[in-house]
Amino acid sequence: MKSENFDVIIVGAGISGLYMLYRMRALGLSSQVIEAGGGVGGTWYWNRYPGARCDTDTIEYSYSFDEALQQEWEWPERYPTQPEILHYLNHVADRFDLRKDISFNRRVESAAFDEKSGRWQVGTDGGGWLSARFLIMATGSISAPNIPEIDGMESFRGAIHHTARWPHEGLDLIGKRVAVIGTGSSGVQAIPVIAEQATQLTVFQRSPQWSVPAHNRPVDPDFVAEIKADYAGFRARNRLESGAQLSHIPANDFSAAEISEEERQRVLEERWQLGGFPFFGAFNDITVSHESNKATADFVRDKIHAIVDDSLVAEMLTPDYTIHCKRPVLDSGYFESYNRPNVSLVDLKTTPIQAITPAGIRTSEADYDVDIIVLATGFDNMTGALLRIDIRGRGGLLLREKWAEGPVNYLGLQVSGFPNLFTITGPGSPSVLTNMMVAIEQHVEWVTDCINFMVSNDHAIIEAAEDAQVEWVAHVNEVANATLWVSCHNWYQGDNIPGKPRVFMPLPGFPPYVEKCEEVVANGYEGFVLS
Ligand code: NA7
Repeated sequence: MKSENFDVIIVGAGISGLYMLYRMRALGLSSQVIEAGGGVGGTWYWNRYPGARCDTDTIEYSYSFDEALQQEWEWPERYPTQPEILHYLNHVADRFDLRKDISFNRRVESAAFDEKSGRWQVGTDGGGWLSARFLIMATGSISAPNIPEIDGMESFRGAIHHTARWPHEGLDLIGKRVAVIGTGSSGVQAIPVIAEQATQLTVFQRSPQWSVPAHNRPVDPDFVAEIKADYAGFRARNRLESGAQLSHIPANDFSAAEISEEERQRVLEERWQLGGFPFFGAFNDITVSHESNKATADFVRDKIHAIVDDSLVAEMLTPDYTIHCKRPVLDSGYFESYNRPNVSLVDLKTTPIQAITPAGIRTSEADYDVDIIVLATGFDNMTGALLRIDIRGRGGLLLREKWAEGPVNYLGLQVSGFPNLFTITGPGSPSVLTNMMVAIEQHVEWVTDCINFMVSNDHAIIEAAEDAQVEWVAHVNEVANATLWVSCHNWYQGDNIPGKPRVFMPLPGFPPYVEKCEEVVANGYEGFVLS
């Protein structure tokens, strides 16, 4: 069988894979990206459901590594739509001539470290082997779709589509009876758009959402000009001063405990009008203080009840858990959708789904006949994309076995026993708690420096030391346990996937993490074994 040998193999041509390739090429290393999809874009290639949009401002959700690129690119709206981001990423691929080193429609199925040669052997669905010294998993944190196992699914006469596997040619929903299962970001974005097209939309909700209005709008040219006059400064401030949060507008510098009830309402209303992630920065301690959290949650509860006409439906739509504990959701007319006569809500906590029938969905209480079922059921986040590949390190050890009790690694970058393998925004790094663009650039640049160091110093192998890894995992748990993120069921802890070990996966706190990464390098790659 044909074998292809490279210095570096990168798995995935999303935002991380593209930038990683650009950087590896600049080092003069032979590199190959293997991508399962038919084009670049990763998340933005696959998630084509109606209403799909990023929830971070465009001015921040873009690469910062090339000044001409960031100066020239124009975004029309505050939040970019999926087609716009895909267009941008295609532009990046063309601009830097990246496609010639990307192999599309090819899925990596296995990767094994050969201890004799010190190289990774990578197997793909098309057959044949690739080999490389360095293997970089740019497989995404939120990329392995969660397709729930529901009895009778195969018997359904209509069509079932997961939001992250939406037909590329689109889907005609006009005149259709549609069911949406799931009310995370994808469901909440899709529901208002589907509601306008479908004859009848029935939403099957397992957990209600503390959703806040996105307040999307055309970008203000004066604001953009001001940012572009010092884009580097803007990026630097976002990266460290505001902690790579999902908005450049910093949180207020006070807690709810420090101000009167009247002042709290004023501040919350002001932030509600700003829309988007800045809302969650009304107080500086929403993720650690029960008081600030409750004040914020009570405010949103009142808003939901003010928006939704039917008080029983409003009650069903109101969460009973800490706000910002599940990954925050932004919407454009989500709660308003339930005032439409063609939209109804089914609460799965009280009436769970029992089966999918040929005609639709059966709950413990009723049968709902539909033409299309939309699974907005999310992803096996953070570990799913990695563990779906048969990855074997030293001694044939399977990553799946190593992580049987939850992901263990060092800095979210390397796993002991898996030499020369790097994970971009892996569990144990800030990743999904930050603006992903910022987290990705920081990881790609760290890995680039590391590989450059190895090549320049004739080191063959870099591998996380077991004791550094144990300490790191304990550190991530300690930081997470001090927050309210562990106070509800959320996918940060794998709660959405039956049987997944309950471990908090991302690391809160971007600036201290970056400091730690820099310190590790300054101390000669402390915590790694080089040989
Ligand atoms: P999410 O945020 O994981 O949302 C998935 C939704 O689907 C959520 O409401 C889940 O309820 C629900 N779900 C999952 N499995 C089931 C089953 N078996 N039955 C019923 N309902 C289910 O994924 P999204 O795609 O919306 O968003 C992904 C990311 O995109 C998001 O975090 C942002 O970063 C952008 P649950 O809350 O688990 O009870």
